[in-house]
Amino acid sequence: MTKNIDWQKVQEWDENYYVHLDVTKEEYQQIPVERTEGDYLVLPDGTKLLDFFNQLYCVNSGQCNPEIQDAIKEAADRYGFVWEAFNTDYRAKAAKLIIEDILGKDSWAGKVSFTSSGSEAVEKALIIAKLYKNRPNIITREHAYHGWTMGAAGATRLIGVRSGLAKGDSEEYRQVPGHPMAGYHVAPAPNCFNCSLGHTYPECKSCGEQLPCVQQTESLIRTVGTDTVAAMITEPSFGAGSFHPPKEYLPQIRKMCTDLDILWICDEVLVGFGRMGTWFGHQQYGVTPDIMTMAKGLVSSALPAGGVVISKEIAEFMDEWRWWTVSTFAAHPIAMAAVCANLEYMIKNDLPGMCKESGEYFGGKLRELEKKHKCVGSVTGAGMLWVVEIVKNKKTKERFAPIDRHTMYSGEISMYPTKYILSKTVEKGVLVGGFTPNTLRIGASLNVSKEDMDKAIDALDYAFSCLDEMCTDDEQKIIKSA
Ligand code: 6DF
Repeated sequence: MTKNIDWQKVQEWDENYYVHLDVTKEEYQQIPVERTEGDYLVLPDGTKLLDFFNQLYCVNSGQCNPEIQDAIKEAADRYGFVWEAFNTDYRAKAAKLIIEDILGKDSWAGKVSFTSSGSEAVEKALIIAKLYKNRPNIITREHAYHGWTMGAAGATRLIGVRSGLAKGDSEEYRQVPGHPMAGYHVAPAPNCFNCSLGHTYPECKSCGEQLPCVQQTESLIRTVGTDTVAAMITEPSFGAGSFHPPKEYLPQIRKMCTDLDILWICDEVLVGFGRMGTWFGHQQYGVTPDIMTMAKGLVSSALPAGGVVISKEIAEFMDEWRWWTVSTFAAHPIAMAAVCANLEYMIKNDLPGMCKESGEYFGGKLRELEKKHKCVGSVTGAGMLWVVEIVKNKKTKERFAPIDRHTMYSGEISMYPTKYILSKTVEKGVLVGGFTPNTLRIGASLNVSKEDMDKAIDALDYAFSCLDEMCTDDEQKIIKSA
């Protein structure tokens, strides 16, 4: 138990001195967490909340994993701090575990460079790609999320979560001036539930060798000028944007990048390290990237850590140059100790395999809810990363919030289905929600118990029953979301 904490004082200091996110001062409601354990947040009054956000889909090995915590304590006995110019056993071992033990059999990975976050991993990946190809342009996609720092934010096109300001009592909002910076070009998103090209999957496969969204992407790259494009960056599954591409998409993107001689950066910050039942999301499709970013599950968020993996070819290129880049805390020895302990725990317990099994169980339960509830439009996912599309009308796919993924989160948003559903599941002691208005993004730790999965399903069943009351059945024409 923690020592006596004056939570009154904590609340006062927090309200007076901390800049809060995504709510105005009037809207702010503090959620004090006294400690965490497994898949639970424990509040000062002893309330335990089952976290099916897994914070930001990032505590893969569970909160306060004893093996990781012990490793941190042991490292803290040896280190304060050394910066990247100095090697430590922890950093070398972390790199070896990634390149040899985890990625060895895929035989593409060359070397690792660590960072302190996923945004910085994306920044580093973009810079390496531009240096390697000596070209300025990057291809990204609608609804992508790649981070908040300037370069990563250029690739982030989920417009409402790109550091903008929004009013609660009006539709007023403000984007960061100069965001996104030049040099980024936006390809269509492979979002089959709501295709921005107006197609329907799988019928769209008859449009040609490539899916229409891939055709449009290739056309965009040729229009920009293939010899000016360094790389295309993709998430294997859209994390914050909340949808999974069709199985043909990534293999076609891989082939297109190879054919057009541009690099493919696969952003595995959220999906990486077992989240979908394989070590990495791209492995679900039997393809390998040129550069891969990582964070979150790399260290199970026990301490800040991220990084990039570069191919053997790019590693050989980098070895021929003096590369001056520095970030003070990159490869922090104690964070590296946590990375090593987390990866060894995941390897020893086959956490990706455990997650695949849990996903089969949990996905089956979600699909039962899809059949039962009028408000559930579709269920897709794998492992511990699921998407539930919420609709007002199952036949027409009408949305409760037509603005959908183009929201700036300004004005009245309490009736966004994801917010409403969270307000209902919390009544059952469960946190379930999403980061777009109409789409739940669900996932617990990869070692979540069956009992906790059942508890989350029961809470969702209750929330969907409440929302079903507000659904309609009329057969009006298909209404497109924004
Ligand atoms: N790349 C991807 N996700 C990411 C993230 C980053 C890079 C954010 C926190 C998220 C996820 C789900 C819902 C809402 O945060 P960071 O700088 O360590 O990593 C940036 C594919 O998903 C972060 C937000």
